[in-house]
Amino acid sequence: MKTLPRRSERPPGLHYDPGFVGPRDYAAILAWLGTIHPIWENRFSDRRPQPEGQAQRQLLRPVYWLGNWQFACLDYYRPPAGVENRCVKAEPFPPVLAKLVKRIEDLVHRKYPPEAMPDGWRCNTCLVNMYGDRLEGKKRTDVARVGEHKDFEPGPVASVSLGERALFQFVESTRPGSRDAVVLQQWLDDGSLQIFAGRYWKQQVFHRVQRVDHCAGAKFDIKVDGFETRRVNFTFRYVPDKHVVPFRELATEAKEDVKRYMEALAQHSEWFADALEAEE
Ligand SMILES: O=C(O)CCC(=O)C(=O)O
Repeated sequence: MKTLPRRSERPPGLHYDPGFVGPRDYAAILAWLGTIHPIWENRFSDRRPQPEGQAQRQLLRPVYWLGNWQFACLDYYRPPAGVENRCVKAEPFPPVLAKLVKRIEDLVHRKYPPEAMPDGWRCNTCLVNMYGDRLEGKKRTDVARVGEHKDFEPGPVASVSLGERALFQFVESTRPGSRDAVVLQQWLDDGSLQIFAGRYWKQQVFHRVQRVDHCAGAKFDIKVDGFETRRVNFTFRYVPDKHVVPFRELATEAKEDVKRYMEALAQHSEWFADALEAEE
Protein backbone atom coordinates (compact mmCIF):
# COMPACT_ATOMS: atom_id res chain seq x y z
CA MET A 1 0.00 0.00 0.00
CA LYS A 2 1.31 3.46 -0.87
CA THR A 3 1.94 5.60 2.18
CA LEU A 4 -0.91 7.91 3.00
CA PRO A 5 -0.34 11.62 2.44
CA ARG A 6 0.31 13.25 5.81
CA ARG A 7 -2.63 15.35 7.01
CA SER A 8 -0.70 18.56 6.34
CA GLU A 9 0.07 17.42 2.76
CA ARG A 10 -3.41 16.30 1.81
CA PRO A 11 -5.16 18.28 -0.89
CA PRO A 12 -8.01 20.21 0.71
CA GLY A 13 -11.60 19.15 0.28
CA LEU A 14 -12.32 16.46 2.88
CA HIS A 15 -14.59 16.82 5.87
CA TYR A 16 -15.62 14.17 8.39
CA ASP A 17 -18.03 14.48 11.31
CA PRO A 18 -18.58 11.19 13.17
CA GLY A 19 -21.64 12.43 15.06
CA PHE A 20 -23.65 14.32 12.45
CA VAL A 21 -27.02 12.57 12.83
CA GLY A 22 -28.67 13.18 16.20
CA PRO A 23 -30.96 10.60 17.86
CA ARG A 24 -34.28 12.20 16.84
CA ASP A 25 -33.27 12.53 13.20
CA TYR A 26 -31.88 9.00 13.31
CA ALA A 27 -35.23 7.67 14.50
CA ALA A 28 -37.08 9.64 11.81
CA ILE A 29 -34.78 8.26 9.10
CA LEU A 30 -35.36 4.72 10.35
CA ALA A 31 -39.11 5.30 10.21
CA TRP A 32 -38.81 6.56 6.62
CA LEU A 33 -36.59 3.63 5.61
CA GLY A 34 -39.40 1.35 6.77
CA THR A 35 -41.71 2.90 4.14
CA ILE A 36 -39.58 2.48 1.01
CA HIS A 37 -39.21 -0.52 -1.28
CA PRO A 38 -35.72 -0.39 -2.81
CA ILE A 39 -35.21 -2.20 -6.09
CA TRP A 40 -32.61 -4.42 -7.70
CA GLU A 41 -31.36 -2.94 -10.95
CA ASN A 42 -29.43 -4.50 -13.78
CA ARG A 43 -26.27 -2.67 -14.78
CA PHE A 44 -27.18 -2.57 -18.45
CA SER A 45 -30.24 -2.27 -20.64
CA ASP A 46 -32.11 -5.55 -21.21
CA ARG A 47 -32.88 -4.43 -24.76
CA ARG A 48 -29.73 -2.79 -26.08
CA PRO A 49 -26.46 -4.65 -26.70
CA GLN A 50 -24.08 -4.54 -23.75
CA PRO A 51 -20.86 -2.58 -24.09
CA GLU A 52 -17.96 -4.54 -25.58
CA GLY A 53 -16.49 -7.06 -23.12
CA GLN A 54 -19.18 -6.47 -20.47
CA ALA A 55 -21.75 -9.01 -19.34
CA GLN A 56 -25.17 -8.16 -17.97
CA ARG A 57 -25.22 -8.24 -14.19
CA GLN A 58 -27.36 -7.20 -11.28
CA LEU A 59 -26.00 -4.43 -9.06
CA LEU A 60 -24.49 -5.81 -5.84
CA ARG A 61 -27.02 -3.95 -3.74
CA PRO A 62 -30.59 -2.71 -3.78
CA VAL A 63 -30.93 1.04 -4.23
CA TYR A 64 -33.37 3.90 -3.90
CA TRP A 65 -32.91 7.41 -5.32
CA LEU A 66 -34.50 10.71 -4.32
CA GLY A 67 -34.73 13.92 -6.34
CA ASN A 68 -33.77 12.15 -9.53
CA TRP A 69 -33.21 8.49 -10.28
CA GLN A 70 -30.10 7.63 -12.24
CA PHE A 71 -30.95 4.18 -13.51
CA ALA A 72 -27.82 2.06 -13.97
CA CYS A 73 -29.02 0.92 -17.41
CA LEU A 74 -28.99 4.58 -18.53
CA ASP A 75 -25.35 4.70 -17.35
CA TYR A 76 -25.65 7.42 -14.71
CA TYR A 77 -24.92 11.14 -15.05
CA ARG A 78 -21.61 11.66 -16.85
CA PRO A 79 -20.99 15.23 -17.96
CA PRO A 80 -20.05 16.60 -20.32
CA ALA A 81 -21.19 14.01 -22.89
CA GLY A 82 -23.60 11.88 -20.87
CA VAL A 83 -26.21 14.27 -19.55
CA GLU A 84 -29.36 13.69 -21.62
CA ASN A 85 -31.81 10.93 -20.74
CA ARG A 86 -29.90 9.92 -17.62
CA CYS A 87 -31.65 11.55 -14.67
CA VAL A 88 -35.34 10.82 -14.20
CA LYS A 89 -37.32 13.00 -11.82
CA ALA A 90 -37.97 11.09 -8.58
CA GLU A 91 -39.62 11.51 -5.18
CA PRO A 92 -38.65 14.57 -3.11
CA PHE A 93 -36.63 14.20 0.09
CA PRO A 94 -38.70 13.30 3.15
CA PRO A 95 -38.70 16.11 5.78
CA VAL A 96 -35.94 14.58 7.91
CA LEU A 97 -33.56 14.32 4.94
CA ALA A 98 -34.53 17.81 3.71
CA LYS A 99 -33.53 19.07 7.17
CA LEU A 100 -30.14 17.30 7.06
CA VAL A 101 -29.60 18.59 3.52
CA LYS A 102 -30.11 22.16 4.68
CA ARG A 103 -27.42 21.66 7.35
CA ILE A 104 -25.08 20.09 4.79
CA GLU A 105 -25.60 22.87 2.24
CA ASP A 106 -24.96 25.55 4.89
CA LEU A 107 -21.80 23.75 5.97
CA VAL A 108 -20.56 23.36 2.39
CA HIS A 109 -21.13 27.04 1.60
CA ARG A 110 -19.31 28.03 4.82
CA LYS A 111 -16.44 25.61 4.44
CA TYR A 112 -15.65 25.48 0.73
CA PRO A 113 -14.66 28.30 -1.65
CA PRO A 114 -17.07 29.17 -4.49
CA GLU A 115 -14.70 27.61 -7.04
CA ALA A 116 -15.25 24.19 -5.41
CA MET A 117 -18.78 24.08 -6.79
CA PRO A 118 -20.74 25.17 -9.85
CA ASP A 119 -23.24 28.01 -9.67
CA GLY A 120 -26.51 26.75 -8.26
CA TRP A 121 -24.90 23.80 -6.42
CA ARG A 122 -27.17 22.19 -3.88
CA CYS A 123 -28.00 18.66 -2.79
CA ASN A 124 -30.89 17.87 -5.12
CA THR A 125 -30.14 14.19 -5.67
CA CYS A 126 -29.66 11.34 -3.22
CA LEU A 127 -28.59 7.76 -3.81
CA VAL A 128 -29.60 5.48 -0.97
CA ASN A 129 -27.41 2.37 -1.00
CA MET A 130 -28.28 -0.71 1.03
CA TYR A 131 -25.30 -2.85 2.14
CA GLY A 132 -25.54 -6.34 3.52
CA ASP A 133 -26.06 -9.99 2.65
CA ARG A 134 -27.85 -11.44 -0.30
CA LEU A 135 -30.05 -14.36 0.78
CA GLU A 136 -30.82 -17.21 -1.64
CA GLY A 137 -32.57 -20.08 0.10
CA LYS A 138 -30.16 -21.11 2.85
CA LYS A 139 -27.23 -19.39 1.18
CA ARG A 140 -26.05 -16.04 2.49
CA THR A 141 -23.50 -13.98 0.56
CA ASP A 142 -21.87 -10.83 1.91
CA VAL A 143 -22.07 -8.28 -0.91
CA ALA A 144 -21.43 -5.22 1.22
CA ARG A 145 -18.94 -3.35 -0.92
CA VAL A 146 -18.68 -1.00 -3.91
CA GLY A 147 -15.88 -1.12 -6.45
CA GLU A 148 -13.77 1.92 -7.24
CA HIS A 149 -15.50 4.62 -9.22
CA LYS A 150 -15.96 8.39 -9.41
CA ASP A 151 -19.11 10.39 -8.80
CA PHE A 152 -19.43 12.63 -11.84
CA GLU A 153 -22.01 15.07 -10.52
CA PRO A 154 -20.26 18.46 -10.26
CA GLY A 155 -19.23 19.90 -6.90
CA PRO A 156 -19.07 18.42 -3.42
CA VAL A 157 -20.64 15.06 -2.57
CA ALA A 158 -21.94 14.54 0.96
CA SER A 159 -22.35 11.08 2.40
CA VAL A 160 -24.33 10.13 5.50
CA SER A 161 -23.89 6.65 6.93
CA LEU A 162 -26.09 4.60 9.25
CA GLY A 163 -25.55 1.17 10.77
CA GLU A 164 -22.34 -0.85 10.68
CA ARG A 165 -19.21 1.15 9.95
CA ALA A 166 -17.69 0.90 6.48
CA LEU A 167 -14.10 1.03 5.32
CA PHE A 168 -14.06 3.76 2.67
CA GLN A 169 -10.94 4.18 0.52
CA PHE A 170 -9.68 6.69 -2.02
CA VAL A 171 -7.49 4.91 -4.55
CA GLU A 172 -5.36 5.83 -7.53
CA SER A 173 -3.51 4.04 -10.30
CA THR A 174 0.18 3.33 -10.06
CA ARG A 175 0.15 1.51 -13.42
CA PRO A 176 -2.11 2.05 -16.42
CA GLY A 177 -5.29 0.05 -15.99
CA SER A 178 -4.80 -0.49 -12.25
CA ARG A 179 -6.40 1.26 -9.31
CA ASP A 180 -4.30 -0.28 -6.65
CA ALA A 181 -2.85 2.43 -4.43
CA VAL A 182 -4.86 3.43 -1.40
CA VAL A 183 -4.17 7.11 -0.84
CA LEU A 184 -6.50 7.52 2.11
CA GLN A 185 -8.88 5.36 4.04
CA GLN A 186 -11.50 6.24 6.58
CA TRP A 187 -13.98 4.23 8.63
CA LEU A 188 -17.41 5.76 8.09
CA ASP A 189 -19.19 5.44 11.41
CA ASP A 190 -22.83 5.07 12.32
CA GLY A 191 -24.41 8.54 12.11
CA SER A 192 -21.44 10.16 10.37
CA LEU A 193 -21.16 12.75 7.62
CA GLN A 194 -18.35 12.70 5.09
CA ILE A 195 -17.92 15.38 2.43
CA PHE A 196 -15.46 15.25 -0.42
CA ALA A 197 -14.87 18.03 -2.89
CA GLY A 198 -12.25 19.54 -5.15
CA ARG A 199 -10.38 18.29 -8.20
CA TYR A 200 -8.18 15.79 -6.41
CA TRP A 201 -10.84 13.91 -4.43
CA LYS A 202 -13.59 14.17 -7.04
CA GLN A 203 -11.79 13.91 -10.37
CA GLN A 204 -8.34 12.51 -9.86
CA VAL A 205 -8.76 9.59 -7.46
CA PHE A 206 -11.41 6.88 -7.32
CA HIS A 207 -13.30 5.87 -4.21
CA ARG A 208 -14.71 2.56 -3.04
CA VAL A 209 -16.24 0.78 -0.07
CA GLN A 210 -13.89 -2.08 0.73
CA ARG A 211 -15.93 -3.78 3.40
CA VAL A 212 -18.64 -3.27 6.01
CA ASP A 213 -18.20 -4.46 9.59
CA HIS A 214 -20.44 -6.83 11.54
CA CYS A 215 -19.41 -5.70 15.02
CA ALA A 216 -22.48 -3.72 16.08
CA GLY A 217 -25.06 -6.31 15.05
CA ALA A 218 -26.99 -3.64 13.07
CA LYS A 219 -29.96 -4.86 11.04
CA PHE A 220 -32.41 -2.58 9.21
CA ASP A 221 -36.04 -3.30 8.64
CA ILE A 222 -36.13 -2.49 4.94
CA LYS A 223 -38.54 -4.07 2.51
CA VAL A 224 -36.45 -5.69 -0.13
CA ASP A 225 -36.63 -9.32 -1.23
CA GLY A 226 -33.65 -11.58 -0.68
CA PHE A 227 -31.53 -9.12 1.27
CA GLU A 228 -30.52 -8.34 4.83
CA THR A 229 -29.30 -4.76 5.30
CA ARG A 230 -26.71 -3.85 7.95
CA ARG A 231 -25.60 -0.47 6.60
CA VAL A 232 -27.41 2.31 4.73
CA ASN A 233 -25.56 5.12 3.02
CA PHE A 234 -27.04 8.30 1.57
CA THR A 235 -24.91 10.22 -0.93
CA PHE A 236 -26.19 13.70 -1.71
CA ARG A 237 -25.17 15.20 -5.02
CA TYR A 238 -26.06 17.97 -7.48
CA VAL A 239 -27.46 17.55 -10.96
CA PRO A 240 -28.35 20.76 -12.85
CA ASP A 241 -32.13 21.00 -13.14
CA LYS A 242 -31.98 21.18 -16.93
CA HIS A 243 -30.70 17.60 -16.98
CA VAL A 244 -33.48 16.15 -14.82
CA VAL A 245 -36.50 15.06 -16.85
CA PRO A 246 -39.88 13.63 -15.94
CA PHE A 247 -40.34 10.02 -17.06
CA ARG A 248 -42.82 11.09 -19.75
CA GLU A 249 -40.17 13.30 -21.39
CA LEU A 250 -37.49 10.62 -21.69
CA ALA A 251 -36.49 9.55 -25.19
CA THR A 252 -38.42 6.47 -26.33
CA GLU A 253 -35.51 4.06 -25.99
CA ALA A 254 -34.60 5.24 -22.48
CA LYS A 255 -38.26 5.09 -21.50
CA GLU A 256 -38.47 1.47 -22.60
CA ASP A 257 -35.27 0.66 -20.72
CA VAL A 258 -36.55 1.92 -17.38
CA LYS A 259 -40.27 1.20 -17.65
CA ARG A 260 -40.09 -2.06 -15.70
CA TYR A 261 -38.29 -0.30 -12.84
CA MET A 262 -40.82 2.52 -12.85
CA GLU A 263 -43.58 -0.10 -12.66
CA ALA A 264 -41.86 -1.85 -9.74
CA LEU A 265 -41.52 1.48 -7.92
CA ALA A 266 -45.12 2.44 -8.70
CA GLN A 267 -46.38 -0.66 -6.90
CA HIS A 268 -45.44 0.93 -3.59
CA SER A 269 -45.16 4.64 -4.34
CA GLU A 270 -47.99 6.95 -5.31
CA TRP A 271 -45.41 9.37 -6.61
CA PHE A 272 -44.10 6.88 -9.18
CA ALA A 273 -47.62 5.66 -9.96
CA ASP A 274 -48.54 9.26 -10.88
CA ALA A 275 -45.36 9.65 -12.95
CA LEU A 276 -46.27 6.54 -14.94
CA GLU A 277 -49.86 7.65 -15.36
CA ALA A 278 -48.73 11.05 -16.66
CA GLU A 279 -46.97 9.22 -19.47
CA GLU A 280 -50.10 7.45 -20.72
O1 LIG B 1 -21.45 3.83 0.78
C1 LIG B 1 -20.60 4.70 0.72
O2 LIG B 1 -20.04 5.13 1.72
C2 LIG B 1 -20.17 5.27 -0.62
C3 LIG B 1 -21.15 5.06 -1.73
C4 LIG B 1 -20.63 5.53 -3.03
O3 LIG B 1 -19.46 5.48 -3.30
C5 LIG B 1 -21.54 6.07 -4.00
O4 LIG B 1 -22.76 6.06 -3.76
O5 LIG B 1 -21.08 6.56 -5.05
